[in-house]
Formats: sequence, C-alpha cells, structure tokens
Amino acid sequence: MLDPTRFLSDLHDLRRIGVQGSGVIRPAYSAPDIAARDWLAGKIAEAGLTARFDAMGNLFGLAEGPSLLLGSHSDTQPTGGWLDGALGVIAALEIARAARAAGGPAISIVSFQDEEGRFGGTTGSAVWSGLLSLAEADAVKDTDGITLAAARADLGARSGADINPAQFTGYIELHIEQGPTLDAAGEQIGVVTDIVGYREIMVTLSGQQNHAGTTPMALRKDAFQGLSAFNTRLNDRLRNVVTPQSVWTIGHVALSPNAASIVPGQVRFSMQWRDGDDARLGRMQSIIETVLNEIAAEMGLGLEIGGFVGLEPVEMDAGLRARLESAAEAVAPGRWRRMPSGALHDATNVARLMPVAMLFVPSIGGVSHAFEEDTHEADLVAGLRVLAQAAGVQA
Ligand code: HGY
Ligand code: MN
Ligand code: MN
Repeated sequence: MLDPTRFLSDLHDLRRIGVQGSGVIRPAYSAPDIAARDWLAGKIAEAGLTARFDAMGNLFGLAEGPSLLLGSHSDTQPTGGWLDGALGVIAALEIARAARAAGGPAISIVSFQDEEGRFGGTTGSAVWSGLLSLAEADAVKDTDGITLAAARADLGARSGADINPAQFTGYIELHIEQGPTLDAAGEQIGVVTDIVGYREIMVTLSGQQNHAGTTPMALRKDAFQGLSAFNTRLNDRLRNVVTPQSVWTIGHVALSPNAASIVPGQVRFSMQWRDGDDARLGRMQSIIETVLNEIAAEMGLGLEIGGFVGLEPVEMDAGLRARLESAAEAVAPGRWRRMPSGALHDATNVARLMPVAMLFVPSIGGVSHAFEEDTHEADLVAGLRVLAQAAGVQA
C-alpha cells in the first residue's frame, strides 16, 4: 500500500538538501545536487531497486525485467521551488516501494539531470534519448563559462552506466502545474494532452563603451538602448503571429561593463519563445531575427546570435493518458481536467523512446520557479494516488 506520510516525509527530506528559505538551490552538478542524488540512491537501494548513474548523472532505480518508468528531475533552477521535479521523483519512489511490497507490477524510477537547463535545457534526458550527443552536451557552457564536461566531472566514479531504454514499457511524470489554471478552478488534477515546444538563442549586441557624462546621446552606440529598442519593436511585431498561449522571455541579461557612469558597450541576453505549434515557433523565430538585424543596422551595433537550443511540441500517448484520466476520475471526481503544458519537461525527450504521459497537481497562486512555489498536501497526495492507480499499483 502507498504510505502518504512516508511520501511527504521524503519530499521534505529532499527539500532540506539545498534549502534556502522556503525554496531550494540545487543547480545541476552543484554540491547540493550531487548530495541529493546520493541521498536518493540510498533510498533507491532501500526500496530494493538497483541504483545506477549514467554518464550525464541521470539517476535510475531499476527493477528487474521490463518495467514502467516513473520519475522527473531533482535539479532546480538557480533559485528554485521545492516541488518542481522533486515531486515526480519522490512520488515515483513511493509507488515503486508500494509495488514491490505488493509483489508487482515492476516499477523503475529516474531523476533526470539538468532538466532546468544550467547547460541548455532538459539536457540529461536529451542525451539519454539521443537528441544530443554526450560530446555536444559536454561542450555547452553555463552563464559563468563553465563547461558541462567540467561540471559533470564532479560525479566522479558514480557515473557511466549504460541504461537501455528498451527495458521500459513507458514513462509517466507527475509534476506541479507551475501555472494558475488548476488553482484558479479549484481543481486537483491536470491530465496533460501535449507539451509546448520552445526555441532559445543567446544574443550579443556590441556598441561603444564610453563616458556617461561627456558622450552626447546622438553619438552613442549604447548596447542597452539596442536591447530596449529590440524588445519594444519585437512585442509590437509578434502581435501579428501569436496566440494567447504563445510566450516569449528575455530572462538573462548581462550588461557590460555594468557601471552607472559608463555607456554600456555590450549586452548579452537570452531570447526564448514557446508555443504548441512548431510552424508558429518558426514564424516567431523569423520575426525575432529580422528585428535583431533591423535594430543592429539602424543603431550601428554589432550583432551575434548563437547557442540555439530547442524542442518540438509533443503529444502525450493516448493509452497512458486514458489510464491517467480514469484514475483522475476515481481519485478526484469532477475535479480534474485535460490541459496542455506550457512548461517544458523531460517527457518531451523520453517520448522519442517510448510512450509517455504526464499529470499535474495545482501550484498555489500559479507560482513556480520561485521560492514561494507550493502545493497543498492534499493535492500532492491526490497526485500520488492518481499516478499509482495509472501505474497499476494499489493506491
Ligand atoms: O522552463 C521550463 O519550462 C522548465 O520548468 N525547466
Ligand atoms: Mn520541472
Ligand atoms: Mn522548472
């Protein structure tokens, strides 16, 4: 039988590794991330599963023979919430334990590495699924210029197992919604229909660093003014091709030399956009690139576009989704809905290898990727029960 008390206790034990106020700081390959994986490996062994790290640091808990794979990720954003990823990993652990105690079915678990994209995005599952080679991933640098190769060296002798995807019959991921829909509707469960696609580039605009007092405005080549003009014109132009589900974000900005009395000579920033339709992602991309070139030419700025990463939108497997839907109706009758995911997830990469499905529980106030991220305990347990029932484990 499931033990919700043990499940919640493990969730809070994991939260304590990298805790900061009400949130968690456990970026991929950081000391807290590796400590959390070591803690999880111990729990996996206690549960009677075989703990294995692959070369990227994805941590698997393997049952014998063919098994259903449940899991998510245990790395976090630079200032992350305590449930993003962790919920799916600990729910998988609890269900695997209950399954073994009941004599089946075979359940394996996984905590993917770098879902949060210190080195791009869903990097661990992208390498495991073959979307990205290990060599390509190793060359990626984080915003401090550290390569993934150097970061994952801290895994030491832990890593290196070759985990064959063919042993798994499918993958189901429980995750917090990270948006406002379920919380606002007073519903408990979201059965995911599809996961949006995304594209991201790193842009550098280069002008002329100069004195902030003696340089007339008309003579400036101010990189920040370039970013500002780009952002204003982009918001205006994108209006013609987007829908209310389309989103775009400039989340990382590095101004140099970043001093109050110096006209900034360079700005390096991330440009990310998401949509459920791949053709619309393409239309958004051509507008982004056109506006960047226009602004650079008009303001006499150098333009460099690099670091492209992206994922296509993906539909959830109909069979696994049906199992989630009947489990949701059993556990939360009338308090569940089908819905798309605006957040990215490892399930997108795993869908290259096997049938996948996802379910959500509400995020209070729709807040995520912030220390305030939280979910009511009753909703956490409801998500656990729905996942267990869909996995064929006595809830
Ligand atoms: O960005 C995302 O959607 C995911 O939470 N990393
Ligand atoms: Mn996540
Ligand atoms: Mn996240």
